[in-house]
Amino acid sequence: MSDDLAALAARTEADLAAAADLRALEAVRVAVLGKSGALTGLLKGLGALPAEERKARGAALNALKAELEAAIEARRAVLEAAALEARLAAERADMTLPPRPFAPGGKGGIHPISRTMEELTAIFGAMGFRVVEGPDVESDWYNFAALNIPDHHPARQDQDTFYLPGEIEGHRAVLRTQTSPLQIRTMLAASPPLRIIAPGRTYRADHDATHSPMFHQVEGLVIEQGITLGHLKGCLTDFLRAFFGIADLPVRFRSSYFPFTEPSMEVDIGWNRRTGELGAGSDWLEILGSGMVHPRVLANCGLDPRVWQGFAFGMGIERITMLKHGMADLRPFFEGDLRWLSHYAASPLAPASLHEGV
Ligand code: 2NL
Repeated sequence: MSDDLAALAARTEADLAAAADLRALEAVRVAVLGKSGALTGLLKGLGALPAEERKARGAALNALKAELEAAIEARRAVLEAAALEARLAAERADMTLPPRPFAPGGKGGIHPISRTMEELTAIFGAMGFRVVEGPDVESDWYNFAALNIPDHHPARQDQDTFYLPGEIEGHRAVLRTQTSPLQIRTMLAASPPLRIIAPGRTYRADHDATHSPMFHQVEGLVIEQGITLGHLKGCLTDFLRAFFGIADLPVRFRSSYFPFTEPSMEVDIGWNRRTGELGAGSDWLEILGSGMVHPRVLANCGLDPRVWQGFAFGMGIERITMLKHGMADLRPFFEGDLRWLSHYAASPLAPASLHEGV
């Protein structure tokens, strides 16, 4: 290699070593290989050389060009790796830091209805129940007929049910008045044994100080062979004691009537009517409805009542939430008043755990 090329090679190698970042590297590349770069200039000068010199000089220039290009790319790889390392170091996030605590009135929390649903899911989940969900707009076959609620039943009347225009699968469309249609759908789609809870929005044409046209319900259903009223009583007693966090909460089962269960039981818990304290005093408070699934409901869902038995229950989520937290009024659930929410909302970080000792 002639002296001028050796000098250019040495100078470029030194410049590359000194280039501290990708921008400096690009400047070195342009100075050598760019349109007016040193090596580009030499290549352009080839044409002016006598033919006998041109060949050797051209080969030497091209060899040097390839060598310098390789050196530039090698330096680029080193600098890119360093740039990535620097960025990773600058954007480092410590995953072991504790979360920021929930500030009441500040950053938002879990609505008490959602919180109760989480607690229901945790308690029944620990007993082997899974959650089912489904449409708010239902056919009146799923909402009424499958549940053994006859055509003339008062629950069907227009003043209680929001009927919608149109039909679903050849039946009148309604806003579901309870979450039982989810359980009918599950019995039709899955084979027993089944343990499900169906929480969700429900709708009734009823609006006053203690009723909202949209409210929330949870229903539960167990279908297995050999299920008895004893299983119903044990399951609901355990649930109520876990939900209210009172290990010796008095629970009473009282005979009642629903079209979809036989026998039917209303369930009361012990409380003090005067103070509102649960688990104390000598008064009884109705808290939920339940019963053994009616044989006609099982048959409507394709199950042979001589083989399969089950129990079911239903309760209002607003109601059990109000009782648990001593809330006096139903309406604030749906008003979005930040003062009420910041008082009653739960921390998103607190687990919806079962109460200790229950
Ligand atoms: C109440 C009472 C109840 C049911 C709901 C049910 C569902 C199917 C079959 C049989 Cl698929 N029963 N659900 C049973 C008894 C009571 O709800 O007071 N709800 C607020």
